[in-house]
Amino acid sequence: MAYKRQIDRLPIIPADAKKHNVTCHYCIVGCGYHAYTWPMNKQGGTDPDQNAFGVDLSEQQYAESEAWYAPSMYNVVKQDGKDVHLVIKPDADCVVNSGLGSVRGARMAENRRSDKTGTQQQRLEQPMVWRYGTWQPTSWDDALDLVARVTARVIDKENEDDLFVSMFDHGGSAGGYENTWGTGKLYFQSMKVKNCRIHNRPAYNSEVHSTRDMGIGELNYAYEDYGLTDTMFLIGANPLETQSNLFLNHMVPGMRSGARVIIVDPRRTVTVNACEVEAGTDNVLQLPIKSGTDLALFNTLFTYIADQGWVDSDFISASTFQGDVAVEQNEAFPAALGSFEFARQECQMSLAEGAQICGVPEADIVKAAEWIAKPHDDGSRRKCVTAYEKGIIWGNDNYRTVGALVNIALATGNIGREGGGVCRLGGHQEGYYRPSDAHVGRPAPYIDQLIIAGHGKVHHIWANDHYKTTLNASEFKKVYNRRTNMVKEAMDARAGATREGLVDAIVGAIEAGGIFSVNVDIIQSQIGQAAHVILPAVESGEMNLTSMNGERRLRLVEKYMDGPGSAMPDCLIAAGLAQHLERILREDGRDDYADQFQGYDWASEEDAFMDGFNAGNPEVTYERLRAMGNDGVQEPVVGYEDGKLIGTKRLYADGNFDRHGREDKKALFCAGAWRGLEAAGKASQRDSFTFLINNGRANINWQNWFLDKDNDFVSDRFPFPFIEINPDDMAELGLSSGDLVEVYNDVGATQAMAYPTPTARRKETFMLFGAPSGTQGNVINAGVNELILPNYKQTWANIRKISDAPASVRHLSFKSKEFTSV
Ligand SMILES: Nc1nc2c(c(=O)[nH]1)N[C@H]1C(S)=C(S)[C@@H](COP(=O)(O)OP(=O)(O)OC[C@H]3O[C@@H](n4cnc5c(=O)[nH]c(N)nc54)[C@H](O)[C@@H]3O)O[C@H]1N2
Ligand SMILES: Nc1nc2c(c(=O)[nH]1)N[C@H]1C(S)=C(S)[C@@H](COP(=O)(O)OP(=O)(O)OC[C@H]3O[C@@H](n4cnc5c(=O)[nH]c(N)nc54)[C@H](O)[C@@H]3O)O[C@H]1N2
Ligand code: SF4
Ligand SMILES: [Mo]
Repeated sequence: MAYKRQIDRLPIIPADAKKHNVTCHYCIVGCGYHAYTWPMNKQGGTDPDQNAFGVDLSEQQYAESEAWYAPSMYNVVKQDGKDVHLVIKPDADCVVNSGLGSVRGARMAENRRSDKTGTQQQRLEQPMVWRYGTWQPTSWDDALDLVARVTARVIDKENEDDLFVSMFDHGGSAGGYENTWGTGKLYFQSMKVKNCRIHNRPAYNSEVHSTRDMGIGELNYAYEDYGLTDTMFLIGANPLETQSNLFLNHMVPGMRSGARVIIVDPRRTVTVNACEVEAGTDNVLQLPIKSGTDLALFNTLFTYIADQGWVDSDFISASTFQGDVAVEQNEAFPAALGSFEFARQECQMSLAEGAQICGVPEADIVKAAEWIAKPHDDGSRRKCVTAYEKGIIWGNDNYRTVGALVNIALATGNIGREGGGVCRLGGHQEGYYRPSDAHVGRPAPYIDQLIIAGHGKVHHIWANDHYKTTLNASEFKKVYNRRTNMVKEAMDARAGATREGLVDAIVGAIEAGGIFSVNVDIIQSQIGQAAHVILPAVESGEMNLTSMNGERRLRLVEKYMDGPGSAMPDCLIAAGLAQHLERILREDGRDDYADQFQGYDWASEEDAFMDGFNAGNPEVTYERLRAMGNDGVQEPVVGYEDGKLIGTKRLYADGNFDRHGREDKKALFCAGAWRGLEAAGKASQRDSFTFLINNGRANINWQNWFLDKDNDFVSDRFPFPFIEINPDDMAELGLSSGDLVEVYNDVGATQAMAYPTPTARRKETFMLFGAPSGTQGNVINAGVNELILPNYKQTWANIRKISDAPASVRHLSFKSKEFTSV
């Protein structure tokens, strides 16, 4: 039988419960919630003055009542050292979600560590050091001293290239302005670390270089634009599952007031299905292109729209570059940038050619062009919101593809205007505030390949698990296990040694080819198995944390509970590390260098916020953000009046484009022609293996399952990652529902559970990414674009049966995930 929460009754929230502002820390949407806490020995009552809702709970509540919460929204946690009841429920007054939760956010409470209810016991409580052949708990001073001593041995003033760093660059779930600043100050100000990478890609770079180079920051609209538009153009995105309440609370109302939807995705997603239900099939157009052919589609649309004269000539002449080439193509620019006419010439593609490459009918491309750009009968311009995410960001030829899409929005004047925008839908929330990263260079170093080639002596990892989420993961794990084991063996051989003796042993192993690994996480992760020192962090809610959502809405999550054990905010861990480095460098007589590690005397995360974000944005303080509540303020903040922070609804409303830093503030077009599957090894993999292993996300799972794996509700639903396969392919492979399969190719192998999917095209599968029980990244090759953007989505492999459905799978439903209206 499927998992069921065995809860008989829940306490009523008393009228005097403490109420905290909370922004869900999972996805980019950043829905508003409130956390209520109150002492264990108290309960509210049914009388209106006895409960937090102020209503008579002895009466039957109406269907849409706010006066309830689900078992998943409840837990018992510690606050100031005492047990308290905790309820985290959606905020009906927040403009982002209007009271909606999601299958992820509405489980925030049950995913808290609790000693009373037993949830998330996997959370790390204290630092651990590899000692006596395993990890032993220890004190912060002991752990940080070891990290600082080993690190100090491999770095020197002006020479920090042997320190490799993997670090989050986002907000919400890990990160936030406090923590990106803490880590950023350490690695980019005290040091100038060049060999670093971000949590989701193997280099320190942008996901969307081209739109920025064209002058257009990627989060430029307001969510309300979905309600003001004629057409939503969604590319490589599955927002019902991945930005759920943006879809439900903004896109759906847009459809209900008449907007049409175009979706470019090789696979029929549940988003396509839901749009059809909401808008009617006549108003939804899916272009199921061949994997990786988006650039050809966009260039065809651009050509056709320009040929029809459906462009916004006034906007083009007033706000875009006039001339020919503004930026030449070279090593740092995978396409030339310049004027509309120049790009039009370079991107030229006929309907016939586009249709042939993308595998969709010409008539559908024409229809899409009409829905995007054909003026209304009265001659007025059509409004179109363009939104894209990982289907093209992690897709073929990232630079040119994103650039070609932005071309269409630029040509039709759909940026900085109501009902327009050309935006990333986003992943995590954003929370980036760091000193300049210019020293990293462009193209940035390909960190994974450097590690595989034996480079890097010390590796600091902040909130990511490459074992589950990087590309070429089989090779990465093989080499990383070997190199970290060399250090573990050296440490074991010197058990009982003095600190100096131990550090000598570690450095000896490093010089012989080993790597010393420090992992800052909230749980024991998979890459954490290879670590020598593990440092426990707290999450959002266990600290005060600021971040902004997909329409740049900045909020403060107020701390509502204690972190586990001695776990600390990442910014304070970074500060501790800086202080230990300063001390050790001074002991070594390296005073000059030690001086660079000053300025970390922060007592709280708020101090880190003031040192970083506030220094650049003096209007913004915790107190003012607290007063702005769950609606917060849209960045950039431009003032403070009458007790309110003043924000910016849309970027570029004045027609000036500045993301590229050009003084003329003119946007550039991208002149990137179609050039096939661009990343190394992709075309030959496609030609050598039978199945496309498209991959990505599912509604219920958050990222690499770091909390999900210890959550009964989720692990019961998907004990293994699913792989959606057409039933006819399953029959050929001798598979039944839930059977375990091996997915294998020239770079590695992994496993998944077969999910029959009649809408899947033959030989085109979709596998859930990032799972601990079957990592899709094992079969992705090392191919990246010129600027080291990974190409996760274009992967091909063969499939064979491993076994019949294992015991943990047999009770599962393999019904269609589509909704059918009744
Ligand atoms: N439920 C849930 N939500 C999440 C997350 C999560 O883990 N779980 N993670 C968050 C994060 S960090 C991110 S980055 C976002 C990602 O959000 P999305 O980008 O929406 O998610 P994905 O599933 O990675 O990919 C989206 C779609 O790209 C399609 N695709 C694959 N290949 C191609 C192609 O060649 N062309 C086109 N046009 N499309 C293609 C896939 O079929 C898939 O439906 O989600 C965020 N939201
Ligand atoms: N095949 C394939 N691979 C992909 C993708 C894909 O679509 N397909 N998508 C890519 C994308 S968009 C992303 S975002 C990445 C995700 O890749 P990762 O960033 O590796 O995955 P997450 O699950 O976000 O990792 C979060 C880690 O941080 C820890 N953590 C959580 N909160 C905190 C905190 O507050 N502090 C600290 N120190 N640690 C914390 C968690 O326990 C977990 O180990 O995967 C990428 N890889
Ligand atoms: S849609 Fe995103 S932000 Fe909103 S509740 Fe769900 S996971 Fe959280
Ligand atoms: Mo992401």
